[in-house]
Amino acid sequence: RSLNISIVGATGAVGAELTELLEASQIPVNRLRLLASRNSAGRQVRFRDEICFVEALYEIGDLETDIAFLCAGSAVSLEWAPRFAAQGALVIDNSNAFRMDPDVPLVVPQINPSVLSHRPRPGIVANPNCTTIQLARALRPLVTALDVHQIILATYQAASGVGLMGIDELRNGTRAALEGSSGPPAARFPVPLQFNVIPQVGEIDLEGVALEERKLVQEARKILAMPDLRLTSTCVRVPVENGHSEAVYLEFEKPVCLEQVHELLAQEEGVRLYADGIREGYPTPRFLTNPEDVHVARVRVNPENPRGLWLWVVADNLQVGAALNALLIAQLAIANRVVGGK
Ligand code: 11C
Repeated sequence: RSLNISIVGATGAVGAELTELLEASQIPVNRLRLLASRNSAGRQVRFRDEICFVEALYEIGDLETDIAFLCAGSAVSLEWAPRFAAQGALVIDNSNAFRMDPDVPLVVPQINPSVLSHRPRPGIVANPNCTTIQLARALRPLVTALDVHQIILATYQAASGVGLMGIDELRNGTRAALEGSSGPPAARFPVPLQFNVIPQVGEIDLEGVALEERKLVQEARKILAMPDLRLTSTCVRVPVENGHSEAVYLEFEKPVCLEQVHELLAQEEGVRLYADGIREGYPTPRFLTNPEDVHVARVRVNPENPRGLWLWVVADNLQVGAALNALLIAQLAIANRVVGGK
């Protein structure tokens, strides 16, 4: 049957991307509600030949909907996810609020679809962090087939990770710097991002670990169902508008065979392998094509250690890392009759 769908944070970077992907999808939509802050209320968005008016979340009375996508950050999710769920919605939450709750499935449909075979008790499904999704999708075929000892990575994360305001801040700051002025002070980033790199994504805790680095290890363990996975990272913000990159080093228990690695990655659905580095080159975030895929290149065995393997992993953080994964979760929930089954 046709579904009622609500998108909270509909005018943000992820919400807008999700609305477009939903429009192009086969999901039958009876009523789409686009919800946002008061500032965005009244905006018009075309959806499948109809005009939808953005409504202010805090002013709507009835929350009844089949699926509620929450894309407005942890504070909004903590308050609104239980309310939507209490009205019978399946909440697909894009924030960090519920990901590590043992009752909430953390889903990457290409990896762990079986965790969404029934309606979760709290009525909430969590969409992982963008950095984790692309990493887990590239790692899955390798860590499933081969014994991994440890994984070490550095991320190169785009401004869009903090939303449209992050992109604006990078653009305005770059323009100001080129014109010789210092521009407005950094607001979305700890220091100005233009012509810079920043070794901090999220708050740094008392052990010196940034929130993004904590999320990567905790979420990867949960999604891959590998509670003992040894994984450590340094997460870095770079002056790229969109598209996260990761330099990933895997150390296996035994010497690794490059042909086998190529075969495993080439067979993985949704992973685009650039096996021939000379002919095919490598993906870069600015010139990424096929934004629905995870791109893996520079695959090489460490000449100093036959158990070590390097990968370069790039993906569109707004699509693969957020909106597309959320949409695939919805499609999985529909296919499994977790929603819309009556
Ligand atoms: C960033 N990865 O690039 C973050 C954004 O937990 O969903 C995603 C935050 C999250 O800034």
